[in-house]
Parts: sequence; C-alpha cells; structure tokens
Amino acid sequence: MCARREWGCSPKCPAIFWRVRTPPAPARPRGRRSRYAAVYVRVFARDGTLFVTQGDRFAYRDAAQDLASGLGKIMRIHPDGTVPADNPFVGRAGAQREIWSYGHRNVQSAALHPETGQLWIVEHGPRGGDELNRPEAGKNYGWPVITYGAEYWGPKIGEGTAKPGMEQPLYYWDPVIAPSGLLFYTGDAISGWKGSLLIGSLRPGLLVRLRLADGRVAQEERYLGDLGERIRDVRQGPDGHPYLLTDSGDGRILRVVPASREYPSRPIRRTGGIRPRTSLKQSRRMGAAPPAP
Ligand SMILES: [Ca+2]
Repeated sequence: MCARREWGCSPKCPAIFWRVRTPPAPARPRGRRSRYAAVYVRVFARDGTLFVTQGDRFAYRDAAQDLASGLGKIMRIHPDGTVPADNPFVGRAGAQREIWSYGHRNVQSAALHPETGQLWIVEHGPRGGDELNRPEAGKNYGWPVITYGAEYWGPKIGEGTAKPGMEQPLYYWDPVIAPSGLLFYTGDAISGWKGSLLIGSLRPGLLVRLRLADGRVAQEERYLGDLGERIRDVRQGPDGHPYLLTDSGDGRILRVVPASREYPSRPIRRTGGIRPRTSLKQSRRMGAAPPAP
C-alpha cells in the first residue's frame, strides 16, 4: 500500500511502506475471477497505530483463515510500517505479525466508536451475508467457514452460521445492502440521531441508520431509497450534518437535513439539501449479539 497513491504504484516508489503479502500464493480456482483489490480501508486508532483492512480477493477466500496470508485480514501496524509489539500474533510461528483479526471477506469501511475507541467495520458478504463487526485482537470472524449468506448462484458456503472459536457478527443483512461508508454520528443537526451508526448502501441504494444500545444494534431505519442512488460514502460535516457521496457518472454530494426544518439552498455546486423520509422501515434480522463491551 502506498501512502501517496492507493493504486498503480511502482514497486520502487519511495512512498510504499506496506505491501499485502500472500504466501504461499494460492492458485486461483477455475472459473473464479478476482474481482476485488486487497486493500480498502485505513483508520488510525487512538494509540496512533494504523488499521489496514485487506479483502479476500474473492477467488482466494480460503486464505482468510490462513494466518500466513494477508488476505481476508485486518492488520495493525505503525504508520512507518513496523509491527506493534502487542499485536496478537507476534511470536506465533507461521503467522504474519501484522494481523489483528482474520476471517473477513471484503471490508468496505471502518470507524472508531467515539466513546470506546473500538474499531467497527462493515463487510460485503455473499448473498444474504453482509456484516457489521467489531474486530478484536486475535479473533476469527469466520469467513468462509461460517456465514449467514450463500453463493449468489445458489449453493451454501462453508459449515453453517456458527462454530466454536469463530465470532458472530454484531448484525447482518439479508437481503444484503452492499454497505459502503460507515459513520458514527455525533452531531446535533438531526435530533435523535446522535450516537447512531450511519451506513451507505450501494444496492439497493439507501442510507441506513442503526440505533445502538449497550454496544448492540437495537433498531434499523432506512432512508432515501426513493432517490435510486448508490451511496458510496457517509461523512459528518463541521456543521454537524451527515453528507453522502453518490456513486455514478454524475455523482453528487448530498447534505442530509431533518424534514421538520426549512434549510436555504446552499451555494455549493452539486450540493443539495435532502430530507430523510420520516416513514421508517425495519426489516433486518439480528445476528446473535455478543456481550456488550
Ligand atoms: Ca463473519
């Protein structure tokens, strides 16, 4: 991974401080294309270390359970690429010392809980298996051995939905929402949303709000599905409003405002006030929630 450019770096680029290592190089199964890049997300922890998420690259899913491979993992490193001495697999023979947690499929976004500082992530799963997880040191999040999803073309995956030694997701989506950006909303601009998780959906294209209680998901609400837009990212502006990035050839940045207030149009090109729908839809199944932190 390159600190200056995320894609297309030269091996000699001085800005490279981290590379995904995948020994032994797994053979790509016939018929499976590698659709995903390995590295998606970086987030700094409060202690200054850096979490780097690495997807399974689709064709190499079994590598997510292999501690010798960097695929399907969350890594924890110092910003200069060195390994923190308290990483969970430091000293374990055959394991990459950078690994923080494993058994991940395709992490799309990560954020720190504003109170606990813990890492939370959303992952693209197979059909019916998108997940919200709170990765902890050394733990196995199951992919591809356990999952609530199945192949998009029908067959089951792995051994079921639970197995000793493997963590349950905090929450999962069936049907999937193709989660994208993840935001802990801490603003005051939208009454009642403070402390919620806001998650973009690429398909069907939504803003999802998860109300949290005691570290668990208590309720899901969905907004803006009538826009028909892929929501690629969710951020909080300095004005305390959520902002959404849409994903299309004519992508837009949308500011979310409460429906109960009148806002003047903003003189920023491609920025508009969007009113969340007030009708709420709850439809997600809850994964078995682990104890609150
Ligand atoms: Ca999982």
